[in-house]
Amino acid sequence: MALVLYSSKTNKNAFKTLIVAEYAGVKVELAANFEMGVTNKTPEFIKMNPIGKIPVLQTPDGPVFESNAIARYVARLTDNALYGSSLIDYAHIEQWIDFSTLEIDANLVSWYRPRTGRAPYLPPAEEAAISALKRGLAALDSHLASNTYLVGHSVTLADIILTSNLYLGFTILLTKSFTSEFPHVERYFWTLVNQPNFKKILGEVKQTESLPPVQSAKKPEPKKEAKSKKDEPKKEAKKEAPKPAKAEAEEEEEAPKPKPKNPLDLLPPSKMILDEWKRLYSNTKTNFREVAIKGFWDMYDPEGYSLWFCDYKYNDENTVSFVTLNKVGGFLQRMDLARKYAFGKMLVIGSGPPFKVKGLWLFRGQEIPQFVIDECYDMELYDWKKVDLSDEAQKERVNQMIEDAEPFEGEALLDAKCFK
Ligand SMILES: N[C@@H](CCC(=O)N[C@@H](CS)C(=O)NCC(=O)O)C(=O)O
Repeated sequence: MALVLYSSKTNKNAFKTLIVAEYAGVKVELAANFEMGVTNKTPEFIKMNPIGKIPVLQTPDGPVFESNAIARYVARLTDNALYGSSLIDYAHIEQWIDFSTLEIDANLVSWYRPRTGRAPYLPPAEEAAISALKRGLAALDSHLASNTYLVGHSVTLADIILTSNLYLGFTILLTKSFTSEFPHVERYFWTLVNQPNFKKILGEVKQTESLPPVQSAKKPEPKKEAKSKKDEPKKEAKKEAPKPAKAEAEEEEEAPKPKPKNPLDLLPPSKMILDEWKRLYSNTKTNFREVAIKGFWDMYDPEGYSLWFCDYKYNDENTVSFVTLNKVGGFLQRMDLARKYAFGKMLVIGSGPPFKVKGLWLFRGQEIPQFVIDECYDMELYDWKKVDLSDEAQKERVNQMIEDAEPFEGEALLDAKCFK
């Protein structure tokens, strides 16, 4: 009896088993006509997994659920290197499987589900998930700085499970600007997904260019009936609609509606290329005034872009330096959704508490983009004032903020953070 995996083709938890099967030379078939939200609600499925979640593997000795357990089972069906070659390898493989499940996947999923409308969205909970994820990734990065694989010198089960988990991250949440903080994790991920046995299952992997905007939690849908003869023709018709590529990586039943175009993409083209400015800013190491600041004003297009000063409303609460820095760091992280349309500098000012937080932002268009106001709750914690370009003093303030001039307005800088 062949092994049958009940799952949609594109579920990252099913990838674990499908990749293991390639390495182990085991034949695993996906259940024919599996339909998420329908098949896994049937009494037959609930008998295999009482919680009704996928994946489930049907074996000659009965079903197995929980994707790590399934992957372990398939890995042990043949003699192969997926569990290393010693007891200590085995222990380390199990160690990294738990690490990847609890420190990486759990935090990715806590970030992903509320963002995509699968759970209520709470900004402090998102911040906590991101910070726990970064802690996990930093630990991983330091291990991978001197190790090509998690354990030993070839792919093990731990690599397959970790890479399948990171796949959800890289394709949906982790932009290049996020992952560049973890260069060894990046090298590891791209090396693994390009191994032939991975590629066969994952295809060409593309890193997401932006964080999905927050969607409000879905209202529960009227219950879908388990497949009955009566509604089969309707389902056939539905199957023809191709799903958006990103939805294919997602964990649950429904593909999100195609994103409407951002209104900022519909503005008349601007002569200012934001990325060129960001490159000039990043690459200028000396003569900042003469090169970067001059270059900025040469490029600046006052019709296509606007400049804004922001001033934190509650500076008297900024009594602890690292808490203030984290607050600003969190703000910049949440602005990720505006990376294509914005550049920003945030200054944390003062040599002692309470610290002042002031910033400068360049936005596409003449207003602060509505989607930023709607989706980044920090916006309302600041007073915003459009820069008046006819006022030389304001232009000079812009220059000073871009170049982190110190002293700034007579005070030392605790830090200057750039959003680019
Ligand atoms: N820990 C489980 C997670 C299973 C899981 O969350 N499955 C999701 C899809 S990735 C599911 O079936 N969701 C449907 C539901 O919650 O009813 C595993 O690794 O297999």
